[in-house]
Amino acid sequence: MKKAYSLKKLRKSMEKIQDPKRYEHTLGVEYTAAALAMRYGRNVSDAQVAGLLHDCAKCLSDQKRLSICKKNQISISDLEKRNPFLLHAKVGAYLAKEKYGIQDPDILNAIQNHTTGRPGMGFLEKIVFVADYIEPGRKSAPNLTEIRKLAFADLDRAVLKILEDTLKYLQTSDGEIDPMSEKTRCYYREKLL
Ligand code: DGI
Ligand code: FE
Ligand code: FE
Repeated sequence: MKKAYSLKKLRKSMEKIQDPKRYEHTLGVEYTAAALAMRYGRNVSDAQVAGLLHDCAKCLSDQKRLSICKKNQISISDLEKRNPFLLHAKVGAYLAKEKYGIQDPDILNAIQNHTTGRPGMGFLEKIVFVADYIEPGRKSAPNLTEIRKLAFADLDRAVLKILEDTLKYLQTSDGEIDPMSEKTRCYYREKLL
């Protein structure tokens, strides 16, 4: 079956709706996800599409994200109401399907869960989650050198390390922790015991 999208077109669309810094990040996630897919012997173009679209709702206003959720019966938790930037993942999956013609549920899940992760993530979900954190444009996260290396050696351990560092950071910066981030960390901790 012919796919309804092309990488070139999706790149152009992202360039149009994202500010230059975000677009640079988007390209970084695209090719880092591709590199991880190569490393683990998986479909490279699916990884590119998921990487390209993962932040397609990042440059909308909070108000717009909330209104897209309300209009389309996408549920919003109280925590998301207080931290509407978190909704860019869910809204991104919605737009990927409705606006950019993506039907593959693995790609849509990878976009939907890229910020908090979820217990039992599939391969594409994990590589977008990890690529988002390690792409070359990211400079400030702690342990980046180690996590970048780990990503190409043991994907699950990289997921866990990213969650641990993110939750640590949220605790020191008074960020509200989404129960899904916590559940994901627990799941990967137990899995890797
Ligand atoms: O959209 P990006 O900036 O590329 O990356 P992202 O979607 O992973 O978002 C990163 C931000 O999300 C980072 O500042 C940490 C934050 N984050 C991740 N999990 C949680 C969270 N923020 C809150 N408040 N709660 C969480 O559980
Ligand atoms: Fe994001
Ligand atoms: Fe991102």
